[in-house]
Amino acid sequence: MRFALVFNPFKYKVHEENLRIVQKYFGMFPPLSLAWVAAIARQAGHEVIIIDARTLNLTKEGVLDRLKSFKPDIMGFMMTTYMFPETLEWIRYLKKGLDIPIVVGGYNLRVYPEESISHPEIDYGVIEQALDTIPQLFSALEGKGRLEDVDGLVYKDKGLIKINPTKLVDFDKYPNPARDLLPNELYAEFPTERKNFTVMITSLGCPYHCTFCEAGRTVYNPRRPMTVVNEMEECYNKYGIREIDIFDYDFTVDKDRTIAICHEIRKRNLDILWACRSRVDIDKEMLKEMKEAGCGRIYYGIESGSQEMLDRVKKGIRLDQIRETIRATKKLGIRALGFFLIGSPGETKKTVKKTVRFAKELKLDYVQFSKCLAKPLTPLWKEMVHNMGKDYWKDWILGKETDRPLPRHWTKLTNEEIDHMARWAYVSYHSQPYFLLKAVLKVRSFTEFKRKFSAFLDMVFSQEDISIKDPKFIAYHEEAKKLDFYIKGHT
Ligand code: B12
Repeated sequence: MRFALVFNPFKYKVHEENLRIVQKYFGMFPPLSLAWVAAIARQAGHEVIIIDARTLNLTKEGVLDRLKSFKPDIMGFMMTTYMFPETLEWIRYLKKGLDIPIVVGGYNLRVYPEESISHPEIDYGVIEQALDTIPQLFSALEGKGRLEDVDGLVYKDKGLIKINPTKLVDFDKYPNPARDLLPNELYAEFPTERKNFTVMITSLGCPYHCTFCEAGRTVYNPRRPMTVVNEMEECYNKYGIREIDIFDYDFTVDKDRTIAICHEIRKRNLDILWACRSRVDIDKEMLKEMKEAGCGRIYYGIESGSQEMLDRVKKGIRLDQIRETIRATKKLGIRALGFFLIGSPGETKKTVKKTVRFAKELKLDYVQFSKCLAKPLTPLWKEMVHNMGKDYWKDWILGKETDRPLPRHWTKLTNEEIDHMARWAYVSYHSQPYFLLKAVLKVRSFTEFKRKFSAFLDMVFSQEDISIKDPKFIAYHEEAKKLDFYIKGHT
């Protein structure tokens, strides 16, 4: 089969957790899920392309032209709940131009498999992982099997939607993501220090159960240390990658695995700067090992400066632990970033101020203040469904709902106040003389200075007080000139 995977661009949403300016400067990331799917399909003997229309800034027409020259038998798209409508719009357009089957996958399929493929343009959905499902589906489409025997498939049969049971897969058995199909030199994120840059996932799931997070209590499924470092080495040798952001929900969950990865990176002498996400109840010995293996940044889930708020979202950490870990991280020379939540259960203006004061006290290198959102499958979502008397996200997938701010029954703060406080938190944090001075002193290049300074100005002057739609929204292209070369001169 000839399989074309398309990553479509997406707009800013009023209901999303980040402010518009944060989303704008977030970065340009490889469509990793599609790269996994591509590698799986290729391993089963199929020919695959990925068109990263978002990063290459391609129009629907431009993508259709590329697809026509590849002549695919089937097309695939990754679907998140939040960006579902515009992915569907792209599917509609491209299906009209090519008239071939469409298969979708991604997190949203786990939540709303039936609703996702209820749209007439979509033929098949992969509910969980593609590892077994895609090879089995393609065999069935080639007449070598039956759709009802394909694990974890959602499909249509004589007007009825049918769902086949899923099986747990071993993440270690995956081939490495097909980064050879991606424009690796174009990716970057806000704090990037080296090029080429990529993201990695070394484990699935998270054993903790914070009430605001979609990953809570999902099966922890790690890749073995050797597999992880083999992928890193491939990135280094094949794609010239020198910086990696590990996007695992919690990279440091398993101390032995983390330390084994660090030892292996050092053994192979891989000069890679890497970042990861972690809880603050991290082992200090392990921190040292991480630093020695090239860890340059750790993104900690701190959430709040109020112990009561931390307890209410079942975070299971203490303020003194946070202080101690941030101190230890900075002492080792690792940059520390804090993720904070604004508008979580019981939040008041007073607790937001406490959180911002706490963030300042920690002297973090980066901060992210997100608005607490009722994400599908979370306890907060269950509360929202109960209070609204309907499931907003289900209706959103069915095309019956609009992009609008969602109620937060768990706090007395209004949505307007939460927007306002989130913006204030950014401006207040980044206006500290200490922070400004440090930011200027630590800047390594003019590009980095420009990126950080314009993000600051945008947050002060362009970020609206109350989130509004932005039809002209485009994410920041730091490498605009290179991009131009890529589109015109690269095949
Ligand atoms: C890397 C990443 C990104 C990257 C790249 C996008 C991507 N997914 O490749 C960037 C930064 C661009 C990104 C953007 C966004 N992301 Co994101 N992202 C991730 C992350 C951290 C890792 C993805 C990954 O590689 N996982 C490992 C692989 C093995 O698992 P997988 O992704 O589920 O893919 C498997 C199956 O789902 C399936 N599959 C997936 N896609 C497809 C497509 C086809 C055709 C088929 C057949 C199968 C298939 O097969 C894959 C292999 O088995 C996940 C969290 C996570 N840990 O998974 C969030 C996650 C997918 N993202 C999420 C969100 C919310 C977003 C954004 C909306 C954030 C924002 N506001 O901008 C955007 C939307 C992007 C879009 N177009 O819709 C949510 C989705 C939640 C939901 N309810 O839908 C997740 C689950 C994080 C979370 N818990 O909140 N993301």
